[in-house]
Amino acid sequence: MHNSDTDLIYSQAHKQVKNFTFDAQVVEVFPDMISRSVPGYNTIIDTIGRLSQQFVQENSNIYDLGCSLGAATLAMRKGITAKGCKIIGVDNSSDMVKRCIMHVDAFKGNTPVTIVEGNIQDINIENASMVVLNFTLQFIEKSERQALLSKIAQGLNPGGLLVLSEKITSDDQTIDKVLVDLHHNFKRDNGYSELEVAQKRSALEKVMLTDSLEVHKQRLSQAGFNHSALWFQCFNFTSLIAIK
Ligand code: GEK
Repeated sequence: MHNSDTDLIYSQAHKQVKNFTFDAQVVEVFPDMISRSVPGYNTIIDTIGRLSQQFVQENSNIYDLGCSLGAATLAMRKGITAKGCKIIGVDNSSDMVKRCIMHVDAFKGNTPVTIVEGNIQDINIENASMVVLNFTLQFIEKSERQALLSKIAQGLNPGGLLVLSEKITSDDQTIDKVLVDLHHNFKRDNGYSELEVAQKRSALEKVMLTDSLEVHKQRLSQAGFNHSALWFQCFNFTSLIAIK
């Protein structure tokens, strides 16, 4: 049995699989899609909330870049205890932004939230104590990733935190295959068929380009983060923290 929130986008054969976009059809099923596709998604969202309690400084800004429906924003709004803060969520999909605003408004919280439609590469980051890139950097052109991370590092206050979650590739092809197979099995166990796994893979092929963990750590260091560490990994899905 399926209800209207179930992701069935790739359940029928498509004549030609188009590049994946975050359009109205995806917005409709997004919570189901992300929780059945990203191992550890709920753990990562919960941990972002916990980290916000620890890292958010009084009278500072918090950014959720590529906020989708605002899951990380809501977790931080619940976690933040510091006074005088503001959360800014940014996404360049107008369908996501419309739904995100409704979603965020449905919950109460003490920290004000503004959801902005825009490219995260164009917005100013200033007086920040926490920035979240939860599975968003992988949709930015590889050649432009360093500039974005450097801008984030510059906009963070000393002691400020970046959470960077990404699907990764391993340079060791034997290991890469093991992790990719484990992920595909995870999707099958969550009810996706072979056809759905294959068509989604081909839809993401050109729009979601993954890097290795080493490349991510190298970029963070070049951006000016003094400390970085992998705090979560399940198969080829990871989350890093970086502190300025
Ligand atoms: C979550 N963080 O639930 N500027 C702004 N937004 C962008 C850009 C860009 N250049 N490129 C992509 N996006 C969320 C999940 S989803 C990850 C993040 C996924 C947006 C895009 O519209 C989408 O909403 C989000 O980044 C990526 O914690 O679905 O795999």
